[in-house]
Amino acid sequence: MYITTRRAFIAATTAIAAFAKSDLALAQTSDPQPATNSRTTPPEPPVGPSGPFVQPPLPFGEGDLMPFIGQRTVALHYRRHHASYYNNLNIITKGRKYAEMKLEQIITEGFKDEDKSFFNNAGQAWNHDRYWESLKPGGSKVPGGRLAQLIYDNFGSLGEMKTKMVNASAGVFGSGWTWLVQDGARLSILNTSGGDGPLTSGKTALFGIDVWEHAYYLDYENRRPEHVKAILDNLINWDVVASRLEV
Ligand code: MN3
Repeated sequence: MYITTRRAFIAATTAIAAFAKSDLALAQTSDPQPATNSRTTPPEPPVGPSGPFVQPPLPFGEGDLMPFIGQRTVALHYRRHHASYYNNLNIITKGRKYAEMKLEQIITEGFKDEDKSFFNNAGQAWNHDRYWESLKPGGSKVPGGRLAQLIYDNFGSLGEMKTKMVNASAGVFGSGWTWLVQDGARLSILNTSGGDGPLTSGKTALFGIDVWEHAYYLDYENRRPEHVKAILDNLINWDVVASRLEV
C-alpha cells in the first residue's frame, strides 16, 4: 500500500514538475503583446521552410472580434492551427509535384489521389484563409443586392438562413465546417468533415464557419450553436461574402 501510494506520489509530482517546466518555457518564448486577458499569448509555431506557401496576414487585430471570439482563441487559432497547416505544407510538398501548385489545385489533385496529408493541409489552409477574410469586427450588418435576393429566394429570410446554418452546425460530427454555398441560383448549407470544403463537391464557397473545437472551446466550451449564432449575428462581412458570388 505504501509503495503504491509513494509511486503515485512520485508520478504526480513528476507530472506537475514537467507541466510547470513547459508552462515556464511557454512564458519565456512568448513575444510581448498588449494584454487583453490574463493568459499569456502563445508563441509562434515552429518554423519550417518559409515557402512556397505563405499564410496571409489576419485582416484584423487578434482582440478585435471580442466579445464574440476571444483574443486568445484568435491568437491560438491563427498562430498555431492555421499556421501549422502552412508549415506542414511547406515541409511535405518539398520536392513533390504539389510544391508548384496553388492550394485549390492541391485540394482537387490530393482528393483524387487520396493523398490525404496534402489534401487535408491544403484544405485547412484554404478554409481558414477564407474564414478570416469573411469575418469583420462589427460585421457589415446585413447582406444587400443580389446576395440578399438569393437568400430571400432560397431561405425566405436572412433569419431562416441563420437558423438553418446554426442547426446544421450542430450536426457536424467531430471536427469540420458549416458553409453557405452557391450552385447557380441555388444557395444551400453544406457540412464538411475535417479539412474538406466545398471545392470537392464543385460548389462555390460563400463563407464557412469553423466548427472544430479549437475555434470556440475557450469562449463557449461545448456550446457550438451559440458560437455559430454569435458569428452570424455579429461578425460576418457580408460585403466579402457577396463578392464571392459566381455570376
Ligand atoms: Mn480552425
